[in-house]
Amino acid sequence: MAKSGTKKSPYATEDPATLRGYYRQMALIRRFEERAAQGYTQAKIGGYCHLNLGEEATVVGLMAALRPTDYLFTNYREHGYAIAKGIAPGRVMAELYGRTTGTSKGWGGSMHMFDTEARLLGGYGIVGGQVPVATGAALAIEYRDGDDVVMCQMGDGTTNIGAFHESLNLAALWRLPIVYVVVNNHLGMGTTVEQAAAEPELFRRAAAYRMHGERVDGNDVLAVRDAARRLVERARTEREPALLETVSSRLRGHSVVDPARYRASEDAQKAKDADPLPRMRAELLAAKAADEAGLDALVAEAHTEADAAVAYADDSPHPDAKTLFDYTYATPVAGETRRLPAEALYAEPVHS
Ligand SMILES: Cc1ncc(C[n+]2csc(CCOP(=O)(O)OP(=O)(O)O)c2C)c(N)n1
Ligand SMILES: [Mg+2]
Repeated sequence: MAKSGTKKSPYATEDPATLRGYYRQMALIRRFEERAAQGYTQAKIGGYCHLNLGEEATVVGLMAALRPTDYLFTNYREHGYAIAKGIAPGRVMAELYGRTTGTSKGWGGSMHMFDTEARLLGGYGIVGGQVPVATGAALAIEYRDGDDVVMCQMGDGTTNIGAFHESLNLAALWRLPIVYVVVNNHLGMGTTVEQAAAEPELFRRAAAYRMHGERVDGNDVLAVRDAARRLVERARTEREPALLETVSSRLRGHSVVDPARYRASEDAQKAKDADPLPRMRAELLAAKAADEAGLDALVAEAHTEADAAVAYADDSPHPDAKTLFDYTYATPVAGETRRLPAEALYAEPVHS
Protein backbone atom coordinates (compact mmCIF):
# COMPACT_ATOMS: atom_id res chain seq x y z
CA MET A 1 0.00 0.00 0.00
CA ALA A 2 1.23 3.51 -0.75
CA LYS A 3 2.24 5.54 2.29
CA SER A 4 -0.35 8.13 3.17
CA GLY A 5 0.44 11.36 1.40
CA THR A 6 2.41 9.73 -1.41
CA LYS A 7 -0.66 8.95 -3.51
CA LYS A 8 -3.61 11.26 -3.93
CA SER A 9 -7.04 9.77 -3.39
CA PRO A 10 -8.94 9.54 -6.69
CA TYR A 11 -11.72 11.40 -4.87
CA ALA A 12 -9.40 14.42 -4.57
CA THR A 13 -8.86 14.66 -8.33
CA GLU A 14 -12.38 13.88 -9.54
CA ASP A 15 -14.80 16.67 -10.44
CA PRO A 16 -16.61 17.50 -7.15
CA ALA A 17 -19.99 17.97 -8.85
CA THR A 18 -19.72 14.48 -10.39
CA LEU A 19 -18.90 13.01 -6.99
CA ARG A 20 -21.81 14.77 -5.35
CA GLY A 21 -24.05 13.44 -8.12
CA TYR A 22 -22.94 9.88 -7.38
CA TYR A 23 -23.55 10.37 -3.67
CA ARG A 24 -27.01 11.75 -4.31
CA GLN A 25 -27.85 8.79 -6.56
CA MET A 26 -26.61 6.34 -3.92
CA ALA A 27 -28.70 8.12 -1.27
CA LEU A 28 -31.72 7.99 -3.58
CA ILE A 29 -31.36 4.24 -4.10
CA ARG A 30 -30.88 3.73 -0.35
CA ARG A 31 -34.06 5.61 0.49
CA PHE A 32 -35.98 4.05 -2.39
CA GLU A 33 -35.13 0.55 -1.14
CA GLU A 34 -36.01 1.40 2.45
CA ARG A 35 -39.37 2.69 1.24
CA ALA A 36 -39.83 -0.48 -0.88
CA ALA A 37 -39.25 -2.62 2.22
CA GLN A 38 -41.83 -0.53 4.04
CA GLY A 39 -44.32 -0.83 1.17
CA TYR A 40 -43.91 -4.59 1.31
CA THR A 41 -44.73 -4.79 5.02
CA GLN A 42 -47.77 -2.60 4.34
CA ALA A 43 -48.88 -5.20 1.75
CA LYS A 44 -48.74 -2.58 -1.00
CA ILE A 45 -46.13 -4.70 -2.77
CA GLY A 46 -46.67 -8.39 -3.43
CA GLY A 47 -44.57 -11.25 -4.77
CA TYR A 48 -40.81 -11.38 -4.36
CA CYS A 49 -38.79 -8.31 -3.51
CA HIS A 50 -34.99 -8.14 -3.35
CA LEU A 51 -33.19 -4.93 -2.42
CA ASN A 52 -29.91 -3.30 -3.42
CA LEU A 53 -29.17 -2.15 0.16
CA GLY A 54 -25.39 -2.26 0.59
CA GLU A 55 -24.73 -2.45 -3.14
CA GLU A 56 -25.36 1.23 -3.99
CA ALA A 57 -21.73 2.06 -4.85
CA THR A 58 -21.61 -0.88 -7.24
CA VAL A 59 -24.89 0.06 -8.90
CA VAL A 60 -23.98 3.72 -9.38
CA GLY A 61 -20.39 2.99 -10.43
CA LEU A 62 -21.47 0.44 -13.04
CA MET A 63 -24.20 2.62 -14.52
CA ALA A 64 -21.81 5.60 -14.73
CA ALA A 65 -19.64 3.50 -17.04
CA LEU A 66 -22.38 2.97 -19.62
CA ARG A 67 -23.60 5.19 -22.41
CA PRO A 68 -27.39 5.68 -22.45
CA THR A 69 -27.51 3.51 -25.59
CA ASP A 70 -25.69 0.57 -23.99
CA TYR A 71 -27.84 -2.37 -22.91
CA LEU A 72 -28.25 -3.70 -19.42
CA PHE A 73 -29.48 -7.11 -18.26
CA THR A 74 -29.75 -7.87 -14.56
CA ASN A 75 -31.00 -10.42 -12.09
CA TYR A 76 -34.01 -9.77 -9.84
CA ARG A 77 -32.10 -7.38 -7.55
CA GLU A 78 -32.49 -4.52 -9.96
CA HIS A 79 -34.48 -1.57 -8.59
CA GLY A 80 -31.35 0.57 -8.15
CA TYR A 81 -30.06 -0.32 -11.61
CA ALA A 82 -33.36 0.74 -13.18
CA ILE A 83 -33.15 4.13 -11.47
CA ALA A 84 -29.47 4.65 -12.25
CA LYS A 85 -30.08 3.63 -15.89
CA GLY A 86 -32.42 6.59 -16.15
CA ILE A 87 -35.91 5.29 -15.39
CA ALA A 88 -37.96 7.65 -13.20
CA PRO A 89 -38.12 6.30 -9.62
CA GLY A 90 -41.90 6.74 -9.67
CA ARG A 91 -42.20 4.25 -12.54
CA VAL A 92 -40.00 1.76 -10.73
CA MET A 93 -42.01 2.07 -7.51
CA ALA A 94 -45.26 1.85 -9.49
CA GLU A 95 -44.04 -1.45 -10.95
CA LEU A 96 -43.41 -2.72 -7.43
CA TYR A 97 -46.93 -1.63 -6.52
CA GLY A 98 -48.32 -3.45 -9.57
CA ARG A 99 -49.75 -0.27 -11.10
CA THR A 100 -50.32 0.53 -14.78
CA THR A 101 -47.73 3.34 -14.70
CA GLY A 102 -44.96 0.87 -13.83
CA THR A 103 -42.13 -0.01 -16.24
CA SER A 104 -43.90 -3.26 -17.16
CA LYS A 105 -47.43 -1.89 -16.74
CA GLY A 106 -47.56 -3.48 -13.30
CA TRP A 107 -47.47 -7.06 -14.58
CA GLY A 108 -43.83 -7.71 -13.84
CA GLY A 109 -43.33 -6.54 -10.29
CA SER A 110 -40.04 -6.31 -8.48
CA MET A 111 -38.09 -8.83 -10.54
CA HIS A 112 -39.18 -7.70 -13.99
CA MET A 113 -38.26 -4.11 -14.64
CA PHE A 114 -38.03 -3.63 -18.38
CA ASP A 115 -37.68 -0.48 -20.46
CA THR A 116 -36.55 -0.49 -24.08
CA GLU A 117 -36.00 3.27 -24.11
CA ALA A 118 -33.60 3.10 -21.17
CA ARG A 119 -32.23 -0.12 -22.70
CA LEU A 120 -32.83 -2.10 -19.55
CA LEU A 121 -33.86 -5.48 -20.96
CA GLY A 122 -34.82 -7.06 -17.62
CA GLY A 123 -35.03 -7.98 -14.63
CA TYR A 124 -34.80 -11.89 -14.53
CA GLY A 125 -36.13 -14.07 -11.72
CA ILE A 126 -34.47 -17.27 -12.89
CA VAL A 127 -30.92 -17.34 -11.59
CA GLY A 128 -28.73 -17.02 -14.69
CA GLY A 129 -31.73 -16.50 -17.00
CA GLN A 130 -30.35 -13.16 -18.14
CA VAL A 131 -26.89 -14.47 -19.04
CA PRO A 132 -27.56 -16.29 -22.35
CA VAL A 133 -30.08 -13.64 -23.44
CA ALA A 134 -27.58 -10.86 -22.78
CA THR A 135 -24.98 -12.82 -24.73
CA GLY A 136 -27.46 -13.07 -27.60
CA ALA A 137 -27.97 -9.31 -27.50
CA ALA A 138 -24.21 -8.84 -27.76
CA LEU A 139 -24.20 -11.22 -30.73
CA ALA A 140 -26.93 -9.10 -32.36
CA ILE A 141 -24.82 -5.96 -31.89
CA GLU A 142 -21.78 -7.69 -33.33
CA TYR A 143 -23.81 -9.09 -36.25
CA ARG A 144 -25.03 -5.61 -37.15
CA ASP A 145 -21.58 -4.12 -36.58
CA GLY A 146 -23.04 -1.84 -33.91
CA ASP A 147 -21.31 0.43 -31.45
CA ASP A 148 -23.22 -0.49 -28.29
CA VAL A 149 -22.10 -2.69 -25.44
CA VAL A 150 -24.07 -5.09 -23.26
CA MET A 151 -23.54 -5.21 -19.52
CA CYS A 152 -24.83 -8.37 -17.88
CA GLN A 153 -25.13 -8.15 -14.10
CA MET A 154 -25.55 -11.25 -11.92
CA GLY A 155 -24.83 -12.49 -8.39
CA ASP A 156 -22.00 -14.72 -7.16
CA GLY A 157 -24.32 -17.75 -6.99
CA THR A 158 -25.04 -17.38 -10.70
CA THR A 159 -21.50 -18.36 -11.64
CA ASN A 160 -22.40 -21.97 -10.78
CA ILE A 161 -25.17 -22.13 -13.36
CA GLY A 162 -24.33 -23.99 -16.57
CA ALA A 163 -25.56 -21.20 -18.84
CA PHE A 164 -22.98 -18.85 -17.30
CA HIS A 165 -20.19 -21.05 -18.64
CA GLU A 166 -21.81 -21.63 -22.02
CA SER A 167 -22.28 -17.89 -22.41
CA LEU A 168 -18.75 -16.90 -21.46
CA ASN A 169 -17.39 -19.55 -23.77
CA LEU A 170 -19.30 -18.21 -26.77
CA ALA A 171 -18.65 -14.56 -25.92
CA ALA A 172 -14.91 -15.21 -25.83
CA LEU A 173 -14.96 -17.38 -28.93
CA TRP A 174 -17.01 -14.93 -30.99
CA ARG A 175 -15.47 -11.79 -29.45
CA LEU A 176 -18.74 -10.24 -28.39
CA PRO A 177 -19.13 -6.70 -26.97
CA ILE A 178 -20.23 -7.72 -23.49
CA VAL A 179 -19.08 -7.18 -19.94
CA TYR A 180 -20.31 -9.72 -17.40
CA VAL A 181 -20.48 -8.30 -13.90
CA VAL A 182 -20.60 -10.58 -10.90
CA VAL A 183 -21.84 -8.72 -7.83
CA ASN A 184 -20.22 -10.79 -5.12
CA ASN A 185 -22.15 -10.18 -1.90
CA HIS A 186 -20.70 -13.42 -0.46
CA LEU A 187 -24.11 -15.10 -0.39
CA GLY A 188 -26.52 -16.89 -2.69
CA MET A 189 -29.57 -16.87 -0.41
CA GLY A 190 -28.02 -18.53 2.71
CA THR A 191 -25.13 -20.28 0.93
CA THR A 192 -21.69 -18.70 1.06
CA VAL A 193 -19.43 -18.44 -1.97
CA GLU A 194 -16.94 -20.81 -0.34
CA GLN A 195 -19.65 -23.45 0.15
CA ALA A 196 -20.78 -23.25 -3.45
CA ALA A 197 -17.81 -22.40 -5.66
CA ALA A 198 -14.75 -24.61 -6.12
CA GLU A 199 -12.98 -21.45 -7.36
CA PRO A 200 -14.20 -18.82 -4.87
CA GLU A 201 -12.17 -16.05 -6.51
CA LEU A 202 -14.92 -15.68 -9.04
CA PHE A 203 -13.16 -13.37 -11.48
CA ARG A 204 -10.70 -16.20 -12.12
CA ARG A 205 -13.45 -18.22 -13.76
CA ALA A 206 -12.96 -16.04 -16.84
CA ALA A 207 -9.53 -17.62 -17.32
CA ALA A 208 -11.19 -20.89 -18.37
CA TYR A 209 -12.30 -19.04 -21.49
CA ARG A 210 -9.13 -16.95 -21.90
CA MET A 211 -11.26 -13.98 -21.02
CA HIS A 212 -10.02 -11.05 -19.00
CA GLY A 213 -11.28 -11.14 -15.42
CA GLU A 214 -10.73 -8.72 -12.56
CA ARG A 215 -11.98 -7.97 -9.08
CA VAL A 216 -12.75 -4.59 -7.63
CA ASP A 217 -13.96 -3.18 -4.31
CA GLY A 218 -17.71 -2.87 -4.84
CA ASN A 219 -18.07 -0.38 -1.99
CA ASP A 220 -15.93 2.17 -3.80
CA VAL A 221 -17.96 3.94 -6.47
CA LEU A 222 -14.95 5.34 -8.34
CA ALA A 223 -13.07 2.05 -8.35
CA VAL A 224 -16.16 0.32 -9.78
CA ARG A 225 -16.78 3.04 -12.37
CA ASP A 226 -13.19 3.17 -13.56
CA ALA A 227 -12.82 -0.59 -13.90
CA ALA A 228 -16.19 -0.89 -15.64
CA ARG A 229 -15.40 2.00 -17.98
CA ARG A 230 -12.13 0.44 -19.03
CA LEU A 231 -13.73 -2.93 -19.71
CA VAL A 232 -16.80 -1.48 -21.42
CA GLU A 233 -14.66 0.59 -23.78
CA ARG A 234 -12.44 -2.39 -24.54
CA ALA A 235 -15.53 -4.43 -25.35
CA ARG A 236 -16.82 -1.62 -27.56
CA THR A 237 -13.66 -0.91 -29.54
CA GLU A 238 -11.73 -4.20 -29.46
CA ARG A 239 -14.56 -6.72 -29.13
CA GLU A 240 -12.88 -7.99 -26.01
CA PRO A 241 -15.48 -9.37 -23.56
CA ALA A 242 -14.62 -9.37 -19.85
CA LEU A 243 -15.73 -10.52 -16.41
CA LEU A 244 -15.74 -7.94 -13.64
CA GLU A 245 -16.28 -9.03 -10.05
CA THR A 246 -17.41 -6.36 -7.59
CA VAL A 247 -17.19 -7.26 -3.92
CA SER A 248 -19.67 -5.77 -1.49
CA SER A 249 -22.22 -6.95 1.06
CA ARG A 250 -25.94 -7.29 1.42
CA LEU A 251 -27.08 -5.18 4.36
CA ARG A 252 -30.26 -7.23 4.86
CA GLY A 253 -31.66 -10.64 4.04
CA HIS A 254 -31.82 -12.22 0.60
CA SER A 255 -35.31 -10.81 0.09
CA VAL A 256 -37.47 -8.58 2.26
CA VAL A 257 -39.01 -11.60 4.02
CA ASP A 258 -35.67 -13.20 4.93
CA PRO A 259 -34.56 -12.48 8.53
CA ALA A 260 -31.08 -13.89 7.60
CA ARG A 261 -30.79 -16.01 10.76
CA TYR A 262 -28.07 -18.04 9.06
CA ARG A 263 -25.77 -15.08 9.18
CA ALA A 264 -23.22 -14.74 12.01
CA SER A 265 -23.56 -11.45 13.85
CA GLU A 266 -19.88 -10.59 13.15
CA ASP A 267 -20.57 -11.00 9.45
CA ALA A 268 -23.59 -8.72 9.60
CA GLN A 269 -21.53 -6.20 11.59
CA LYS A 270 -18.73 -6.35 8.99
CA ALA A 271 -21.25 -5.54 6.27
CA LYS A 272 -22.51 -2.59 8.30
CA ASP A 273 -18.98 -1.30 8.84
CA ALA A 274 -18.35 -1.43 5.09
CA ASP A 275 -21.58 0.43 4.23
CA PRO A 276 -20.78 2.39 1.05
CA LEU A 277 -22.81 5.47 2.00
CA PRO A 278 -20.92 6.60 5.12
CA ARG A 279 -17.73 5.67 3.32
CA MET A 280 -18.55 7.87 0.33
CA ARG A 281 -19.51 10.66 2.69
CA ALA A 282 -16.14 10.44 4.44
CA GLU A 283 -14.34 10.41 1.08
CA LEU A 284 -16.21 13.53 -0.07
CA LEU A 285 -15.45 15.39 3.14
CA ALA A 286 -11.77 14.39 3.07
CA ALA A 287 -11.49 15.48 -0.56
CA LYS A 288 -13.31 18.74 0.27
CA ALA A 289 -15.76 17.96 -2.53
CA ALA A 290 -18.62 18.88 -0.16
CA ASP A 291 -19.26 19.93 3.41
CA GLU A 292 -21.59 18.34 5.98
CA ALA A 293 -24.44 20.75 5.30
CA GLY A 294 -24.15 20.24 1.53
CA LEU A 295 -24.28 16.47 1.93
CA ASP A 296 -27.23 16.67 4.31
CA ALA A 297 -29.05 18.73 1.69
CA LEU A 298 -28.34 16.09 -0.99
CA VAL A 299 -29.67 13.34 1.27
CA ALA A 300 -32.78 15.39 2.02
CA GLU A 301 -33.33 15.88 -1.73
CA ALA A 302 -32.93 12.14 -2.31
CA HIS A 303 -35.46 11.38 0.43
CA THR A 304 -37.96 13.80 -1.08
CA GLU A 305 -37.51 12.16 -4.50
CA ALA A 306 -37.98 8.63 -3.14
CA ASP A 307 -40.99 9.70 -1.11
CA ALA A 308 -42.48 11.31 -4.24
CA ALA A 309 -42.00 7.98 -6.04
CA VAL A 310 -44.06 6.27 -3.34
CA ALA A 311 -46.80 8.89 -3.64
CA TYR A 312 -46.82 8.48 -7.44
CA ALA A 313 -47.16 4.69 -7.12
CA ASP A 314 -49.87 5.02 -4.51
CA ASP A 315 -51.89 7.38 -6.72
CA SER A 316 -51.53 5.25 -9.87
CA PRO A 317 -54.32 2.95 -11.07
CA HIS A 318 -54.35 -0.83 -10.78
CA PRO A 319 -54.55 -2.68 -14.12
CA ASP A 320 -58.05 -3.68 -15.23
CA ALA A 321 -58.53 -7.42 -14.61
CA LYS A 322 -59.80 -7.76 -18.20
CA THR A 323 -56.29 -6.99 -19.45
CA LEU A 324 -54.74 -9.85 -17.47
CA PHE A 325 -53.99 -11.96 -20.55
CA ASP A 326 -52.98 -9.15 -22.92
CA TYR A 327 -49.27 -9.93 -22.85
CA THR A 328 -49.26 -13.65 -22.11
CA TYR A 329 -48.23 -14.56 -25.67
CA ALA A 330 -46.81 -12.37 -28.43
CA THR A 331 -49.23 -13.90 -30.96
CA PRO A 332 -52.67 -15.53 -30.49
CA VAL A 333 -52.62 -19.12 -29.28
CA ALA A 334 -55.47 -21.50 -30.11
CA GLY A 335 -57.32 -22.92 -27.10
CA GLU A 336 -55.58 -20.61 -24.62
CA THR A 337 -57.65 -20.27 -21.48
CA ARG A 338 -58.66 -16.76 -20.58
CA ARG A 339 -60.43 -17.67 -17.39
CA LEU A 340 -60.07 -15.07 -14.69
CA PRO A 341 -59.65 -16.04 -11.05
CA ALA A 342 -63.04 -16.97 -9.47
CA GLU A 343 -64.62 -17.66 -12.86
CA ALA A 344 -66.01 -21.15 -13.40
CA LEU A 345 -63.57 -23.59 -14.97
CA TYR A 346 -66.15 -24.63 -17.58
CA ALA A 347 -68.88 -22.55 -19.15
CA GLU A 348 -71.36 -25.38 -18.50
CA PRO A 349 -71.33 -27.60 -15.43
CA VAL A 350 -69.88 -31.01 -16.27
CA HIS A 351 -72.02 -33.99 -15.28
CA SER A 352 -70.93 -37.58 -15.48
C1 LIG B 1 -32.53 -21.52 -11.68
C2 LIG B 1 -32.87 -21.06 -10.29
N1 LIG B 1 -32.49 -21.78 -9.23
C3 LIG B 1 -32.77 -21.36 -7.98
C4 LIG B 1 -33.47 -20.21 -7.78
C5 LIG B 1 -33.78 -19.72 -6.36
N2 LIG B 1 -32.88 -18.61 -6.05
C6 LIG B 1 -33.34 -17.35 -6.15
S1 LIG B 1 -32.14 -16.25 -5.81
C7 LIG B 1 -31.01 -17.44 -5.48
C8 LIG B 1 -29.61 -17.08 -5.06
C9 LIG B 1 -28.79 -16.41 -6.11
O1 LIG B 1 -27.67 -15.80 -5.52
P1 LIG B 1 -26.74 -14.80 -6.28
O2 LIG B 1 -26.61 -15.19 -7.70
O3 LIG B 1 -25.49 -14.68 -5.49
O4 LIG B 1 -27.54 -13.41 -6.26
P2 LIG B 1 -27.93 -12.46 -5.02
O5 LIG B 1 -29.31 -12.85 -4.59
O6 LIG B 1 -26.94 -12.64 -3.95
O7 LIG B 1 -27.95 -11.08 -5.59
C10 LIG B 1 -31.57 -18.70 -5.66
C11 LIG B 1 -30.85 -19.96 -5.45
C12 LIG B 1 -33.88 -19.47 -8.91
N3 LIG B 1 -34.56 -18.34 -8.81
N4 LIG B 1 -33.55 -19.90 -10.16
MG1 LIG C 1 -24.97 -13.26 -4.00
